[in-house]
Amino acid sequence: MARRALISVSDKTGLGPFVKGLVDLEFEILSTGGTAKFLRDQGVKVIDVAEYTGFPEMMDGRVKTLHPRIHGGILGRPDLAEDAASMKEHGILPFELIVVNLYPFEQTVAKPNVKYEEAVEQIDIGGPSMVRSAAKNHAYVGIVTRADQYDEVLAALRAGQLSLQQRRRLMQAAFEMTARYDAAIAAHFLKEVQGSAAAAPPASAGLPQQLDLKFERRQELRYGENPHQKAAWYVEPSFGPTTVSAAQQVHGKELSYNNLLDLDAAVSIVREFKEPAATVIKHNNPCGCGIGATLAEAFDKAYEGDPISAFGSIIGLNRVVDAATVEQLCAPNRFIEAIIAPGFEPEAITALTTRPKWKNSVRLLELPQLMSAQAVSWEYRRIAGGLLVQERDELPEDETTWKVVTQRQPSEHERRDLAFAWKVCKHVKSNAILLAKAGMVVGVGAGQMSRVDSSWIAAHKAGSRSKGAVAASDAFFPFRDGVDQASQAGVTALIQPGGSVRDEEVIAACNELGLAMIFTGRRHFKH
Ligand code: 93A
Repeated sequence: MARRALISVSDKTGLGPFVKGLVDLEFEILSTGGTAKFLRDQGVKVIDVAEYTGFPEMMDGRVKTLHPRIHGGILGRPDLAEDAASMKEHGILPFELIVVNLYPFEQTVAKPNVKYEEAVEQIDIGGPSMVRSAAKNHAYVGIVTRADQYDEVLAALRAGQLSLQQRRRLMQAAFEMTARYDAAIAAHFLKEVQGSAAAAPPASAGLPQQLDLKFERRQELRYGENPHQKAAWYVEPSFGPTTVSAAQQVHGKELSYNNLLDLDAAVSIVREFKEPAATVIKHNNPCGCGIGATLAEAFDKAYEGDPISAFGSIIGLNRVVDAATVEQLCAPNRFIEAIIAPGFEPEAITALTTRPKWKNSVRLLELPQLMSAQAVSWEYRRIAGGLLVQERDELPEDETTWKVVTQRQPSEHERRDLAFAWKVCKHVKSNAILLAKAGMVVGVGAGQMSRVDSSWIAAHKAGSRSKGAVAASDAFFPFRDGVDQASQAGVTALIQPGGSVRDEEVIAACNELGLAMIFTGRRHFKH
């Protein structure tokens, strides 16, 4: 019996070589309009779905594959007498493989000022129908919904056929995809029907006596922070376009619980900067951050801040990823788990996803509106038996209120580094001490119970680079010991909120040591 695959995809990434592989295995290929044209341009012989169904694609493509000869061919069980008889009677041919990805609804609605009608037209009907039919009939059919599955599927077909185990895994991934797709549609139109203000009370509206929170399940996660913890990802119906919930994963393995936490941290940091910026996140803390004239330079500074810790990290970038940045990302001995950026140039995706060892694993996420303005939102954290709610620490900093409290004024370059260090330090777990030099984080002391230990760790991490660096502290120095230690390491200027009963002692220490110090008047504890 002829082997037959139906291919209908909006995202044609990796499609050519995959389908050519199928043709080599003597698969007959059926495709919808755009996909058929794409494949013919690549020299692949394709049968139009319209020729097979006897119906043209109609209504601007709204009706292409919604036909019993398609769905009968996907849902039919050829070894069941009744199904086989129906197939014979109606000229229905069985499919072994269905390859579908959907109209890019999420990317479309992530664009600013998208029209209502444009969003509606991006609701894919025929695609999810085929995906669901094929997933249901996985005992007979393989359902392929992501380009990163092509290699594995082709390898299995070359060796014979997809195993039942593989078809079950593909089925599960397919339902994850359609569930997420429908959740995105529902979330978008909830905003439309309620108005975004009603759906997401701004922080300024105050907190109600009772909270009626609604979160929709986006996807089940393999596990939580550890493999023995069950977990799932829920999203607010009104999530903003600048949030990780609005990001589109364009490549790579499934996201994990810890990935999501780190991606959230990465986005929060790079949003702080107008200039090209990059950060490297490990265990929810930045181990590197850099700004530069180009994204490539910023990333190189971020990674080199602590290359040992950076191995296997999550990267945040605030510009579209170009070829020069990819060269830095793929430099020898660098290994990255996930990258989130406003976008990737097509060549950047190809280069990243064909790098040996990385190709299936590296997770690439596009967040087109990463740099758009946003209102301060609420942060919810569970404690046993309760829920704590606060504004996220997102209020923009007003540098005009900062005070130089020492005899010595910071030099211009020190002031630039202090402002840079302060923005990053805010995102480090308390007690946080962060050393920076020339737009690059060179040492981070995070999450210590004593500030002086954080200072020691930051200086130790920076090594010889602490000479001429500046230091930021997320809260006041309670004693002069932290200042003494910074000075010994070669730090020349400090930034901190101030507000200790011993501020005078700390300022006197700075004057004695010739350091410049700024008080910002705002603390950034992060528990
Ligand atoms: O408009 S639809 O909902 N109606 C359909 O019958 C249909 N069949 C496939 N969209 C439909 N598709 C989608 O078209 C697929 O999910 C895929 O994303 C896209 C591929 O179209 P083309 O091959 O013309 O580029």
